[in-house]
Amino acid sequence: MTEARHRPRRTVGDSLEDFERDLISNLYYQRGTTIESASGPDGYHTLAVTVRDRLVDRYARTAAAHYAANPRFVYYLSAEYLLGRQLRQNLLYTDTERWVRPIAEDLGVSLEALEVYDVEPGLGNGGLGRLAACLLDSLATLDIPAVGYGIRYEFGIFKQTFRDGRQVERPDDWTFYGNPWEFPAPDDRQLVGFYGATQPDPRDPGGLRRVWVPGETVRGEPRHMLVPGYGTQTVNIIRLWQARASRESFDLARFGVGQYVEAVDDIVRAENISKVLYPDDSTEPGRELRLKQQYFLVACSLRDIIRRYRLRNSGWEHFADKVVIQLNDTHPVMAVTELMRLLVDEHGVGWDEAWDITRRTFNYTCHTLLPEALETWPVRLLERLLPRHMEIIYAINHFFLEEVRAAYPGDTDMPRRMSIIQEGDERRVRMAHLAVIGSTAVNGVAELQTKLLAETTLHDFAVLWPERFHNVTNGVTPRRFLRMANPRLSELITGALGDEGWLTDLERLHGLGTHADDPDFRAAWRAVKRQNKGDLAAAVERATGVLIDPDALADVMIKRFHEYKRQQLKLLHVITMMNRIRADPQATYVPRTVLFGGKAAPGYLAMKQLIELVNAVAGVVNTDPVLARHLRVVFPPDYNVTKAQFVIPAADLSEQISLAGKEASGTGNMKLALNGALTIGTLDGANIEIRDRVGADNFFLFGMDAQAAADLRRSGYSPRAYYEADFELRLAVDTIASGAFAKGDRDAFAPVVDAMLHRDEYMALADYRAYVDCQDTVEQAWLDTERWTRMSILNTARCGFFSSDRTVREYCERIWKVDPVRVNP
Ligand code: H53
Repeated sequence: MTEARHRPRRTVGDSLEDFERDLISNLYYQRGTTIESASGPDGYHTLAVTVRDRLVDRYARTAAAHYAANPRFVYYLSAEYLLGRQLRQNLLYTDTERWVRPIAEDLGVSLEALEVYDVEPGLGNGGLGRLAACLLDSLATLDIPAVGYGIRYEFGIFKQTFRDGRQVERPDDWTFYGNPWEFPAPDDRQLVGFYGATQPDPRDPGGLRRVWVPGETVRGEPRHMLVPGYGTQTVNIIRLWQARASRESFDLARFGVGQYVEAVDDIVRAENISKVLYPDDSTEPGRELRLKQQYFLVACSLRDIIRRYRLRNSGWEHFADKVVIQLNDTHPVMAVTELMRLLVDEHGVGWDEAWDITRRTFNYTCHTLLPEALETWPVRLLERLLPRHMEIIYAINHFFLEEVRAAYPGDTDMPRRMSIIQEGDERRVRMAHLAVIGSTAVNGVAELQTKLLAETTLHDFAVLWPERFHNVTNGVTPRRFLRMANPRLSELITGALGDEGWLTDLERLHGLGTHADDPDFRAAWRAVKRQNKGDLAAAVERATGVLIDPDALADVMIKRFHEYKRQQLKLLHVITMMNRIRADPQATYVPRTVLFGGKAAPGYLAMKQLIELVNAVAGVVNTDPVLARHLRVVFPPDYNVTKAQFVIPAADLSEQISLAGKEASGTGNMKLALNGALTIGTLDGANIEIRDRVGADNFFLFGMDAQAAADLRRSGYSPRAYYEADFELRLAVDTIASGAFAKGDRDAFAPVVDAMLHRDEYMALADYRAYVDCQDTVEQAWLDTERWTRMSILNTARCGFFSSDRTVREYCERIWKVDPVRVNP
């Protein structure tokens, strides 16, 4: 493998001169242009491949080390990844930024100018996709042999624009200028079947082994992107599958009779599978194409995993020792049935042995508490699309229910509740049940969610198999969300701690604790935040035209729009601040900028209307001279990873105000606290663990806990009663109803008002008073600048736990049982 003659004649050099020479040569030979005539995209692409080449060398050594060690591999299966921009990250991870700056300066271009061409691959919706990217970063950083598998959606998450304040979605054609970070691997393509029928297998008459004859086949072609570790030689990969029509798809007969468009029908249909990401966060109505995407991902990835296993191993008895597969939510859970099918039908492994291998191979992470987010698929759809898989599900269910009946003799309700099949008018397959039954370990993503999962959604399973249930609290990568997003604060931290060791050992931030008592350090801390806010103000002005005061309290709510996250509660607070200022314009107020960021699913009409209302409120506030003196509301469109990296370092206050018991974990809460924002939040998801660590004094807690919320719902919740009883709340709701944000049109936002007063599914009105009062406490704390700074420093100092390195270590020790493999320089 590593013999010299197998290496390229010229390996990349390790000096500024080498880098510069490679840059010019890449521009010349790869882009076919010269310095004199290069365009912006030429410059970006050339820089990208020059940086990328530094990683290729490490990747080759990683692959060789993995081949030699034949280790146990982690395979992460996820329908979503939000990797963020690649250029800065790879400059940091190859330590080449120090060369690029002077070279670029020499050539009269700036890194910032080239970076506009660095399009982030938006292959996910929100937290789940970004978590997957953070975990891959930490896996590589910890030298764990791992591959991430996903879909190379041709169109990622839509671009959000506003027209008259309304969300308008535009396609995200992210590869329009090409993607310099990926490598095609056409030789590793796989064939995937759909539809068709099953037959008995003559090799196993009357047995469980059968033959599936698909009615349609599609090719999956992989491309991979490099996933470097920080401060190590390891470079792992993420492999993304793209659907291509199989060779026979072109209908020559139709073409011959002039039906040119119809002749490519099958090609279009096949390639549609990876065409677009479903833009829904956590809830999605079952659609055939989505199920096809899921199976496509699973079928390609499992064959690739088996191919990789066979490079160094034979037979099946070691498969589950060498392969551990993590299922990210229910989206890839069909992998359980697919592995059974491959083993039993295609490789002739007996059912019991195959089941043992399968169950030892898989683990499942559940990221939700919302019952509607646990996918179920109609049996009739599965029977048609994946007939063999439906048979296998029935067989798995049959053996499982025998176990349940043996454990609970005489109990007829238990098998019904635990069955993979949900009975009813339309019988459905419960993917979460299949996942738990087919896995060794099941984990939640924060302590409260794991506890509630075991008490509610997956209660029966937690009773039957308590040993399967684990908690692994989420984390975030400090490289992207502190070092790259916030270079000023990183420098201050490194100066205070003496070195950069905290970047891979985040608990070392504890060392900042003592500095919180040093007035000079506090002043320096404030100066960093102030500069970051200055940068944000400039970016916001460019994006929205609204001027914001960098000295005002920066109050941010950045996340997908969802009723349970309660942007409506934040808006009621904004309107309350408005009403107070109007009632007493002469009083003094704490100047505040409220920044919203986030997309609503295109079909989620209630949330699209709320977005429109946020923009309408912003329009009124920002143009009213009295209000605008104290308050600004801004909503830069198209919140994504790149924008998160801008906003997070500038935030003073982090809004984490979901109804307790609904947000599984949250990860934005961690990123903000790590950057010194103080949290105003409920006892939900990871907020609880953040508060435990930073200390109750350094966290603004309000509202019902999960128990109180459940009790209130059970006792019959009436939002109207809260409205009647609270003058300020009534005024806020009435202000919306009056048409004040719609030029007097009382109907414009009537549905929002109606939802608040008559449904209020997530009980925002019940928490309103506690929230508004808590915001008053926030302002008191803000007025004491030294105290606020101290709290801010302590938040950063005590958030080391929330590194995704810690998360991955826990997965490795408790769930994956994998060891690192070091790669030599
Ligand atoms: O996953 C995040 C959590 C967050 C949760 C989110 C999530 C999705 O983004 C999509 C589907 C889903 O079931 C859950 O809402 O609370 O932090 C990562 O675990």
